[in-house]
Order: sequence, then structure tokens, then C-alpha cells
Amino acid sequence: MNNRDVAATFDEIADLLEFQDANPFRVRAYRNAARRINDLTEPLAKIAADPTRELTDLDGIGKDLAQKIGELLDTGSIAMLEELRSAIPGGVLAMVRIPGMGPKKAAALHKELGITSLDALRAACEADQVQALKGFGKKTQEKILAGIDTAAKAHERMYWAHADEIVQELLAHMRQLKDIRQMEVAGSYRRGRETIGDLDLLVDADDADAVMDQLGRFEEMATVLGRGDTKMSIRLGRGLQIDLRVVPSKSFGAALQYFTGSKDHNVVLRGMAKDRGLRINEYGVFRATVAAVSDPGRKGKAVEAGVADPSYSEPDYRDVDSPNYIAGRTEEEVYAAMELPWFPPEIREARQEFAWAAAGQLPKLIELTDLVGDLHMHTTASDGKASLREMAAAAIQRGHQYIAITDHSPRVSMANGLNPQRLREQWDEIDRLNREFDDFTILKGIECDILEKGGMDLPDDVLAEADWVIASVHYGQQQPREQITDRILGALENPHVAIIAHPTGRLISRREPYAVDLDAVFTAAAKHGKFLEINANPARLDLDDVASAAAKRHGIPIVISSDAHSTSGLDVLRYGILQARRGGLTAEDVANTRPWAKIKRMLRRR
Ligand code: DGT
Ligand code: CA
Ligand code: CA
Ligand code: ZN
Repeated sequence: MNNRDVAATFDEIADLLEFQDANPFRVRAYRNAARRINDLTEPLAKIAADPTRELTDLDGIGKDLAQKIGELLDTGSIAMLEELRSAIPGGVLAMVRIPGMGPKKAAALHKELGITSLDALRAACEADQVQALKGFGKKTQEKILAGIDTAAKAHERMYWAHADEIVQELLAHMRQLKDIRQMEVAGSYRRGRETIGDLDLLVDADDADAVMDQLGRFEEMATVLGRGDTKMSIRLGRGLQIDLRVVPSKSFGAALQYFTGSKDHNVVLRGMAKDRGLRINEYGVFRATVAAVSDPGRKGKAVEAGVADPSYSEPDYRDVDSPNYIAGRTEEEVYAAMELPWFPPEIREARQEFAWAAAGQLPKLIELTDLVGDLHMHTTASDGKASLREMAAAAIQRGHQYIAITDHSPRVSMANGLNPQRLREQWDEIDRLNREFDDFTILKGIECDILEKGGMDLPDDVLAEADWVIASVHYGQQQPREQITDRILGALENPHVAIIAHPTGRLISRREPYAVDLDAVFTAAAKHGKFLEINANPARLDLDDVASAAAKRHGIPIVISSDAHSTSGLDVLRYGILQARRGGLTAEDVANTRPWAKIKRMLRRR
């Protein structure tokens, strides 16, 4: 039970209470607690186990919530939640979580139409029963239909960042078994995809039963889906499936290559192997015999053609001790058999990697340690949780040379956006703080909204004084493609704007990107010498991998930013790095691998 699970439990309680039309203050207490717990840097279990500390010392955690956290940590559940669950039909929660729905609408649908499942809801929408209800309408019904699909997708796949937490727990658990020689999580996790369908765990060990037994003891496990001689699949309480395979050392590299995928990458590789008279599979790379090459599986024909001896029979291309086995211990060895270089997993998507390899131009992908600064973050002045000084201290601790403080502009009133006067006060404070530092600089920035009607949310003379102006679309995301594109193009034409943040506005599995002509944005950004962001928040990762690669082709410098709203929020940069690597980006392609003085020159040159 980690902090994220506790937070999710409190969110569920809040949803169910809200569905029951409970006291809004009570609902909010659970929601706030969930948010605070998500932001904690320390495990709750550690605080609870420490006799010198109290859970009630935490912000927003009163006596009642502390007791519930204790109950959850001790028993894995909360009696009050179980009561709520038994009082409310199971499908209701799934309904509540549909984008654009919420507990109020779900409760109305339940009351008026007796709907308790997504399937029933879809049917009711398709029969136009939903739009007939008071307070719903045609548009809402359409939104709900689209939301059902998004919600279904969200259920199937997990953010990489979330999967990574589970992977770390899983590996620590498996490492207790001393007989494991090598172990890797392959699949989409290793390729750094933004969402993960399931985990593919590979283990190099002799005693497969011992490995499978150990997996069976993973405390997160809910069910064993299947178990064979060397294979096992389990499902975790949090829904994620894990596929385990135990392989011998001579196959480990081949299995790692095979199960890392992607499928498309493997298809190309298999074709290249065939062309060389080789067979590649999860056991190794094998020399194919003549009959197998000329007409696999139909030896009679091969005999007629006189190319093979009649006693020929298909060899076992799984036997790593056969004379046909030529590679499989390491991935390097497997690729080398095809005269290919080792590919970083993030680019194994059958996009550019084979062409790059053929040209001898595999890019040296960017790494986290290449980043020297962070140019997008918030403080308590708008909707951040840490002060300017705290953000600076945390950034120094993480080895950054510089940060830009980019709180929201006035339009984002919900986040207490800064007007020119408050912004200038913040900049005075930045001046004072900067005098305290020798090798660290705080830059005066702003995340300025692009207004719904077009134009920037702050006057040009204010923007002109900033070191770093981010332009963002937060409102009017439902506008038609041309309108949104024009707003962004307008911002790119503003001489003070440096960069567009989260250029498509998507929230992975939760909100589709707004309609924007990205190609027009790239063309304009290149023309005006602007930067584009990879927002590293694991729910955003915007630009995505494909768009980042396209931006690079346009020669647009990318900035990887945390968009941190707390000190721990600064740590998300590594997810942005994964996305950049998937886009084939090098340190050269990313601006904040350079000292600020260089970025400043890039800004002036345009
Ligand atoms: P996921 O789990 O949906 O996030 O995505 P992956 O890529 O992890 O897919 P998964 O778990 O179905 O399979 C893991 C890898 O195993 C996949 O990337 C490539 C390999 N693989 C699975 N099935 C096939 C197949 O039918 N042919 C080939 N060539 N490779 C396969
Ligand atoms: Ca997988
Ligand atoms: Ca799998
Ligand atoms: Zn921001």
C-alpha cells in the first residue's frame, strides 16, 4: 500500500460520497487529503511506523482521516469504504470517472434511468434517452459517449510513471531470490511508452519453479492467471498484469530483444534475418538449413527441387545447444548477427531506426544528466505549493544551474494568476534571492495565457521585461481548429514569447488534444525562432514522441520542462527525457542542456 493507493482510496470515497449527495465539506476533506498525500515525498507507512511522529501533523489530515489511513495501512481496506461500496452499484464509479460526467450527473442518470454500468449508459446515449433528461442535452450526451471510450482506454493502460513505481517494488521483491542471474522488465515499459498495457518480466535463472513461487509471493498480487513450466501470468490488485518468463542464459539476450519489441520492429528484424539465411526468435539466432529457407515446412517440394536430402527434417530452432545456434546471450550479440548496432529500446518502433543504422547515423539520445536547468514551474504566488525560495533550494539540490519561475497570468483566476503589479513584486524578490547565489540563477518568467479571443493575457511592456515568456492555451480548448491554431500562431508572432507550453493540451487517457494544426505551428515556430515544450508531467508528455521528432525536423529547439507545482514535481523531468528519446532527440536538440547564457543568445538572434 503506497501513498498513491491511499490517495486513490480517498478519491474513491469522495466520489462515492458525492454520488450520495453528502455534505460538500466532507467530500472536499477527502479530496484535499488525497491531493496532499499524492504530493508527499515520504511514504505514509514510514510516518505511521515512526513512534515519534503523528499522521495528524500532516497538512489537511485530521484525527478522523489519520485513523482511516491507519486502518487502510493495517488492514488494506476501510470499513466505511466497504459500506459505501456495498450501498452503491459497482458500475457507478466507472460512470463517475467518465470525463465530463462527475458524481452529480452520474447520480441523476442512476436515479432517472436506473443506469449502473458503462454498457447501459452507452445504450441509453445511443437511444437518445440521456439527452432527453433535464440538464443534459444533445451536446452533453455526445460528450458522455466520447468519454465512455476514453474511460475504457484509461482502464486498460497505466501511465509509465505509475507502472515504474510497481516495477521498482517488483524488482526489489524478486531480487530477494539469490539464484536470479539477470532480470529485466521488457515490453512497452522498457521502450518508455507513455502508457503501459502489461509488464513483461524476464528472468535468467535455472530453477524456474523457485522464480515463479517468488512471484506468487509478491504482496500486490491478486490472482494467478496461469502457470506453466517456465511461464507465469498474474494480475495485481491495482489491475496490472505481469507476464513472467524464465529463460536460460544462452537465450536471455534473444528473449530480451524479442519481448522488448515493438512487434513492428521485430517484424523488420525477422525479415532481415531471413534474408541472411538466419532464424531469429525468443530463444536465439539460428542458422537456417537449406530446406527451411527454400520452402519451410514442405520438405517434399525441396526434395523435388533437389536442394535438400530426403531425410531432412525441420530442425528445432529452440535448441540453444544445437550447432545451428549462433547468438542469444546478449542483445548486442543478437543485433550483431544481423550486422546491426544495438538500438536503445525507446526507438524500437520501426520508424527511423533501421534507416539510421544503415546510414551509420544512430543518434546519441539525450539523457537526464544532460539537462542543466528547468524553465517552467509554479510557486505559491499562483497554484504551486512551495515558495520561490523553496523551489530554488530544491532545484539547486537537484543540480540545476538555473530555473525560470513561470507562474500563471491573471486569466487563470482559479490559480490566482499574477497581475503586472504582483509579477513585478515577484521579480524584485527574485533579484534579492539571486544576490545570494553564486552558480545559480532564477529567471524572471511567466506562463502567460493565450486569450480565448486571441492575444496575450499581459501587456507587451510587461512581457518585454521578462527573461522567459511561456505562452499557453488553458481556456477555449473546444474551439474549432482554425481558431485555436490562429491563437497559437498569434502568440508565436509576439516578439516577447519564447515558447509554447504543452502545445496540444492533451491529458493522456483523460482529455484528447485540442484541435490544432501542428504543422502550421511548427512552420511558424521555426520561422520566428521559437522553442516548443515537452511538458514532462506524466499525464501530459506534450509534445509526444512523434510530434517531437517532427519539431526536430523543422529545426525547432525543444525545451523539456517539469511544470512543477511542488518541489517533488521537479523530479518528473525523467519522464520527459523518455519521451524525447522516443522522438530520437539528442542533447543538441534540447535547449535546456545549454547554459542560460547560450539560450539567451538563441532568444536574441531571432
Ligand atoms: P503493452 O503491453 O500493450 O503496453 O505493449 P508491449 O509492447 O509490451 O506488448 P506485449 O506485452 O503484448 O508484448 C511484449 C513484446 O513481445 C512486444 O513488444 C513484442 C513481443 N511480441 C508479442 N507478441 C508478438 C508477436 O506476435 N510477434 C512478434 N514479433 N513479437 C511479439
Ligand atoms: Ca507489455
Ligand atoms: Ca505481455
Ligand atoms: Zn505551467
